Amino acid sequence: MRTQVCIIGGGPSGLLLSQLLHRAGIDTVVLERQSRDYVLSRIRAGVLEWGTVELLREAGVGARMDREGFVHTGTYLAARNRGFRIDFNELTGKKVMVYGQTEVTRDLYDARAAAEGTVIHGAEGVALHGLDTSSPYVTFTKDGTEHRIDCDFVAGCDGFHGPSRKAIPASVLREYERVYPFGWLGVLSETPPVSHELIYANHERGFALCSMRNANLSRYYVQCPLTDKVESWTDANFWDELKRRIPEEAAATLVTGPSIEKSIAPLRSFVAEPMRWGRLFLVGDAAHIVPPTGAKGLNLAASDVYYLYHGLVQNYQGDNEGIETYSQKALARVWKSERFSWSLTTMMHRFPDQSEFEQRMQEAELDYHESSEAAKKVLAENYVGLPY
Ligand code: FAS
Ligand code: PHB
Repeated sequence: MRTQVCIIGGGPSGLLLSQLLHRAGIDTVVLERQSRDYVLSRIRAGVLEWGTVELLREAGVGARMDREGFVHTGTYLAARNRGFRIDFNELTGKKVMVYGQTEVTRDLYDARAAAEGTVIHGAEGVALHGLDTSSPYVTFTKDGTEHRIDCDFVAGCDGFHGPSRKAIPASVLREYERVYPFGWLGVLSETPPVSHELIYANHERGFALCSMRNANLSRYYVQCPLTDKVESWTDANFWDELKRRIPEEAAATLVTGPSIEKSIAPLRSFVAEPMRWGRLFLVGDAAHIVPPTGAKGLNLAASDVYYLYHGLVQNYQGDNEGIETYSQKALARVWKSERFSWSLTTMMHRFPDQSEFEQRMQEAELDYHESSEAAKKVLAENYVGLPY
């Protein structure tokens, strides 16, 4: 088999890149290890930067998002039983779209199928070859049969645990990491959201977040120790803990119900450099991870796709400037989003070994954000998304 761009990974990065390249007349094959249903069963991001919204529309997959998504012009931060609002629109003239990653991925799968795109599920043992030559290729097995795909370029959209990043020689690859000493216990419930906008709460018992997917589907999180097991958290315990951490006014109106999904996600900051080696380009979680506090993970994947899509189109028109500068451009934005995600995580969470002084610094940071338009503006411009 031959294609122009072989894409490893059928998550949001891989599917969005495939769809955009298809619309530019560039042929791709997507290799995904899991089934479509498995990929869609993962509950992940909920907030889209406006740059991501516009890119999805450019890919021709914005219609359902525009119909069913919620446009948010602000968010709430809360501490010591008091909340204050960050008005994105007033401070930056921008907004965000609340529309779950699951739905984004579903829309992308549907678009690829409608265009008769080649998305191969059940691709096992994907291996990358000849990346430092002008004729790279990828091998994999499906249903016990070995396959080979010859291509011009390989896009590693295979997430944190995929093979692409590992294909870059150890002598070339540099990795930077911060693992946080806590995780997020997330619950999805078929209940009306407690607030019309998100609530990020700092509490002495730990962080909590109130989010949503639609008018009757809510997403809630509480910070939990890394040693916790999801099965040790009953729904009742979860709701009680969430009520303790969010402002009383919100807790009083919180509608609880059975969890339809419950999981614990670890938190880490991670960046791999460079994001290109020879004919391989790393995209999304394959190259970087952020703690979900700043809602940047999926959105960083989108900006990587933006840079690579334009670089590849430019390349096939005879100008390789875009692919030559891909890694440098993508990493410049990645590191700024890593900074924001780290700083918001530091401000909003309780660290097990936090000193009294660090506790006071956290309280001062929150007070500063509540009382300073400048501080609110900095948070707002990062949250809605820095320019591409
Ligand atoms: P993905 O990991 O989504 O997709 C990679 C794909 O590659 C997967 O489908 C995988 O099956 C496939 N793959 C892996 N190895 C392969 C192989 N060897 N062969 C073929 N295919 C292979 N971000 C937010 O903004 N907000 C959140 O609240 C949030 N919550 C998260 C919770 C969890 C538990 C996790 C893990 C991530 C969360 N994220 C969140 C980040 C998340 O949304 C990612 O940023 C986003 O999925 C990135 O998309 P991809 O780069 O496509 O990677
Ligand atoms: C979510 O809705 O899952 C969500 C929203 C905002 C975040 C993290 C997760 O910062």
